[in-house]
Amino acid sequence: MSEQTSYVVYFLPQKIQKRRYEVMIASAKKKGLNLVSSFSDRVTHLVTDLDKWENIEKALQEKNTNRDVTVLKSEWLSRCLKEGKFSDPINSEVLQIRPVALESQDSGKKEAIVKEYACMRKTPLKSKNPDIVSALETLSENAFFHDDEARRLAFQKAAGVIKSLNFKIKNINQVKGLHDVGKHSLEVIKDIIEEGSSIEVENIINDPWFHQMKAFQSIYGVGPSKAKKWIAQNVFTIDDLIERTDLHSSFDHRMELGISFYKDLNTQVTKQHALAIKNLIQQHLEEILPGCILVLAGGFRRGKASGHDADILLTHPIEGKEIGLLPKLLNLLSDSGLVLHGTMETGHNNPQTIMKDKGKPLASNVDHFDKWIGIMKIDKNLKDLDSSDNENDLIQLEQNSLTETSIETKKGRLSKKRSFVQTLDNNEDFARDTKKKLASNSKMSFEQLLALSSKDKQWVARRVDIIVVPVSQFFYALVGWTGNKWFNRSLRLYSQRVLGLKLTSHGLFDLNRGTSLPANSEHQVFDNLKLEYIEPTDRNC
Ligand code: 8DG
Ligand code: CA
Ligand code: CA
Repeated sequence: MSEQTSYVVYFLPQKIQKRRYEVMIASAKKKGLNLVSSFSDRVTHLVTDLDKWENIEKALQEKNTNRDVTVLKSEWLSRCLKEGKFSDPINSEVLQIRPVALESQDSGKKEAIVKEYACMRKTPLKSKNPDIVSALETLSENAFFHDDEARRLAFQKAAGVIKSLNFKIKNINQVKGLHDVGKHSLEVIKDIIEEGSSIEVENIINDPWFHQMKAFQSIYGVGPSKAKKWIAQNVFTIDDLIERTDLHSSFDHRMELGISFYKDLNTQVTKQHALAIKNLIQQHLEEILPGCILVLAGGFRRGKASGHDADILLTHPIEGKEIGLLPKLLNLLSDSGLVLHGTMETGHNNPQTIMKDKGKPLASNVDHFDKWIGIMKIDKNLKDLDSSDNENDLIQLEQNSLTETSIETKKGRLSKKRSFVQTLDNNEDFARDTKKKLASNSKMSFEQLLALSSKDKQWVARRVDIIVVPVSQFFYALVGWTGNKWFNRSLRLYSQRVLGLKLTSHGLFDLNRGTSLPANSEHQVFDNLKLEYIEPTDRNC
């Protein structure tokens, strides 16, 4: 023994047969393990047969346990004793670890250990290993362009694990055996550590096809299959798309907008500008329904300084007040000349639709809120009047208390929850009229759009998502629309596989029993999920 000179181990006697416990302690001591007879701050590793933190804390008779300890199952000790040496634990022997990754304090050779689900790990915006992350994400993106969803996911998951490491990888052994880091990813990591780059990744980066795909993909309204078709038709640049009039008949209106306003829409939105857009919307709302609460979600809430759009969640502290609000808001924004284009969805947030989610793919992000996905015309000089961020509004909302838990779907009976009251007839009429009005604004031809975008204008086109959320569903929606996408995916898979519950942006549901768990804070969402709370800035998987 022992590589584990830095380990100070305390073995909890609870739940283990007394005789077995005594034998294990005696042989571990004989083999030189630094075993202590009581728990203290010195302890680095707890060994136990208990399987829950609360039981462990009870057994230790401490509330404020030093949570920096790594908790290992007694299987680790058994294995080491059998092998005659103390080696680092393998993933299945680890019960809980904090910080997320364990870096060797001595040789730099030992493995890190990460938790199985990304939603259990802290993943900050800035990685300690940016080159490796970027390489794995390039491989993932390339797989996506080639319609290879399995490879896309595999590389994305590996990138997510590396992003969560709290140390710079110096030796490939530190990441060998890590959950979700497969053979292929390991080879790439090894090349980068040892050679400074990976030939496979370099080849992709130097491939013009990859760049064209990236450029076309970044056009609003364009997906990989359309991008591929264009490349096959010898179209290589955005200018080619404008000049090749033979292709124009195959463009839909969204593509026409995306191409015309390519420059505006592909200039990153700064956080300050996004907050200013949020405030502009808030001012308009005051005229319709005072007291609404708006929160800038998406990447900005995760700490990004800029992003491709502004994701704005909108609610009212009184449940039900939000019904029919979106068409009124859009009508007013349109009258103020702030709307260039958009798609409005309304009237689907009801128990019937939510129950249909049962059959949807596990990681599906689709929700049924009233929402507008669109492009606004924002004054170039728009400044945020007060630079208020979200947090005060969130505290105000957290004080709202929520009690109801049943989703009622029987015909003829409406849920007590006002959010599920069907949209009133006059709201439906108004929504229809507004949709018509907005659609008629969208009738501009491609030529007209190109002319509009190229003239000297005082505004910029900005992608904005406005999502209207009943307050009882707000904190689930906030988690969903804060993201990121991979964090959400992991939360949903975890919740289905481990808890047997369906997590969506509307709530956490037991769809068989027709019940849901309310939450009036993000902390409560995590509590309901039996997960340790992860700050929004640590959800950048
Ligand atoms: P960026 O805009 O800064 O580039 O990144 P982002 O803010 O992380 O990405 P996003 O594409 O704007 O998505 C924000 C979050 O919203 C993301 O975690 C996924 C989540 N989301 C939902 N529902 C939907 C939906 O219907 N469409 C999209 N695109 N995103 C959704 O919860
Ligand atoms: Ca966003
Ligand atoms: Ca968005």
